[in-house]
Amino acid sequence: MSLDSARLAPMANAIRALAMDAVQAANSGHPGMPMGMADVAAVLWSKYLKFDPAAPRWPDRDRFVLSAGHGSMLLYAVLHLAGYARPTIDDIRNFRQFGSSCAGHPENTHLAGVEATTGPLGQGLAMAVGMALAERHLNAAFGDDLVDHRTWVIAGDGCLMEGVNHEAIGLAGHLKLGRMTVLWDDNHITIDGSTDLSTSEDIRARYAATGWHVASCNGHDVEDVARAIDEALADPRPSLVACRTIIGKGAPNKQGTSATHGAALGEAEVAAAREALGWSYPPFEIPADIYADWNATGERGKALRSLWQGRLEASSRGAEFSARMNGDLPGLHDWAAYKAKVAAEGPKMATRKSSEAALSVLTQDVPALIGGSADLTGSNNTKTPSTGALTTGNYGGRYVYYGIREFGMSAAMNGMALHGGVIPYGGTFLVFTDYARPAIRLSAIQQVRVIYVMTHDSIGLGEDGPTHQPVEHLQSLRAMPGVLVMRPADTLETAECWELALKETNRPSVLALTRQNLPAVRHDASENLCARGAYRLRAATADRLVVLVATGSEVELAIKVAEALEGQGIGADVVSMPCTELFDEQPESYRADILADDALRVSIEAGTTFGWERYTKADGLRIGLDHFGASAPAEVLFEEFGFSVEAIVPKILEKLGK
Ligand SMILES: Cc1ncc(C[n+]2csc(CCOP(=O)(O)OP(=O)(O)O)c2C)c(N)n1
Ligand SMILES: [Mg+2]
Repeated sequence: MSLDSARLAPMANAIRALAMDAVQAANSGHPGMPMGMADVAAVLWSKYLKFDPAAPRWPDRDRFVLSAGHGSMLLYAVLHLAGYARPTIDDIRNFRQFGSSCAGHPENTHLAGVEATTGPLGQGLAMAVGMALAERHLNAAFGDDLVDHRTWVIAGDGCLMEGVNHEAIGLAGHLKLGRMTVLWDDNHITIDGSTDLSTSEDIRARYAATGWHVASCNGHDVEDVARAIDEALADPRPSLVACRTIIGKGAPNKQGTSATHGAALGEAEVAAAREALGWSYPPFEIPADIYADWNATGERGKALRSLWQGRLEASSRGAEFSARMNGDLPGLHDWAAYKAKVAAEGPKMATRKSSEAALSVLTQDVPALIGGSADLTGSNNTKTPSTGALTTGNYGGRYVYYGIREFGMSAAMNGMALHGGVIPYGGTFLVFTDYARPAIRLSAIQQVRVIYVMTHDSIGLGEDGPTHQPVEHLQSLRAMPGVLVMRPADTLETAECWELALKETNRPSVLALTRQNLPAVRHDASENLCARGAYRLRAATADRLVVLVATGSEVELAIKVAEALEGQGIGADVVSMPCTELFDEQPESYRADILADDALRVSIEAGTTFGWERYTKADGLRIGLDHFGASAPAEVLFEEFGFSVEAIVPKILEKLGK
């Protein structure tokens, strides 16, 4: 299809008008980016993007990610103009108001046409890498007939400047994700002013050095934009298309300046822009012929979807494919037997090894599981016999060597989960959740099933010392809404936590696992007790005066403390609390029963005590670590830092006044 410049100009101006009017109405938002990239968007939608507004979640659609999420009005305008059911023009009128689907930054949970929640710069592009990876993997698994689409990104200077950009493009370049195209809004402007203020980087050279193809164009010349995109499509590498643009293009007095970046243009400038653009229509009114031209951009995709639908119905694997894309789990054939065996044998094992054992079974039953690690495969125990390496020569593999890219890995996993058809899990040390944290937060906001396998979860890792020993990490992750933090105490609990993480379709999970061996603390697999978040592992024999609440490796210690107390006639319950979030969701009666009111509550966890008052109450006792660790063998550290029966029992006796 050749481009009709005469039609594209008013189509682009419709984006400009909606963007400046919506921002003006809200007196809040970012008109500059949508106005600057309006021409590029008009070309992309008209000629390239594969989509059907009637089926926004059609599995074989192209994925489009607005990494420069502050330019959300570009996406809202385009979705509306192209004929998606939402956003309506009223949604757009309510841009940035409470309850509007047109939130300040695009949110995947609000609109079917929004593939990813963006706004934290750099992460949209990094998630798109995961989408492109998922596409190649599913293509290898199901073939061209069912999976054959592209991933497009609009990114700004900010997205390219963020550190995560380096990790993301490194991964995409290495894995040769050639069906990914980044359209860079090369406007030389960020909030503080000219990019000259803060960067001298040769971005094209950096991308080229990372294995990317680079093209450039004038972002306001639609023929030139199409030429550059054609070049990108012809090249087998992932592509960066530098689109030289003018921020706020169309606002005659403010364009080209950071004044258009993040504030309403003002009544006078909006009027002047109408004049300059020859746009004579009132706010939120689009002429029918322009709607018609925009609506026509979906025709190609509509026809392609109908052909695809036919192939799906004809395919012997159609049902399997649809179930995969739905995120349905297949039957876990070997699972019950595995758990029964673990319960019977009670192995003494590090929970990272327990996780590997569980994964060996689950990855066999669940082909959607795609594993990986940020260069700690042998430590995280994330690889199983079912997960062969995913490489350029074998996209059908199920194990990604992410390299030392914790943030890039986590963002890519978000993109994979958003793409659908795969369930990503990936590992690093728990302490390095700090490197992945912004992506974990986006997992939670986006409500995606991503499973973080975080090993070496305390001073129990020993000699590597305080840089590697998490202290505040468990509590800081628990403080994040919408994330299940699970710290299992033995091999059975680890299996139960894996099962929960896998079945949790709308929430990410963090599994905190030990480096050191742990004994089995439970031998009954008849009910998944971790699902309760916390449960009574041992009931007091003598009159109950104490409830010990422990997680992970400290459950073993809590049992020994309880035995010592019982030896002195002091009854003590032991509560294992693998997941505080799930416990908080239990009915009041259950919680009251587990954390009895009439006893001294004592928490034991080898991490900060900050926050444990929630369960111990202010007058309880909190055994933890409110300082950094040290380099020494694990047993020495536990002893030195007071994680011993000898250190804990006297504290409890004192508190009881005995
Ligand atoms: C991680 C992160 N840091 C800071 C911000 C705040 N912020 C939003 S846009 C922006 C600058 C963007 O510059 P550019 O990407 O060039 O966008 P343009 O001004 O060209 O629209 C900043 C700093 C953010 N959204 N995310
Ligand atoms: Mg910019």
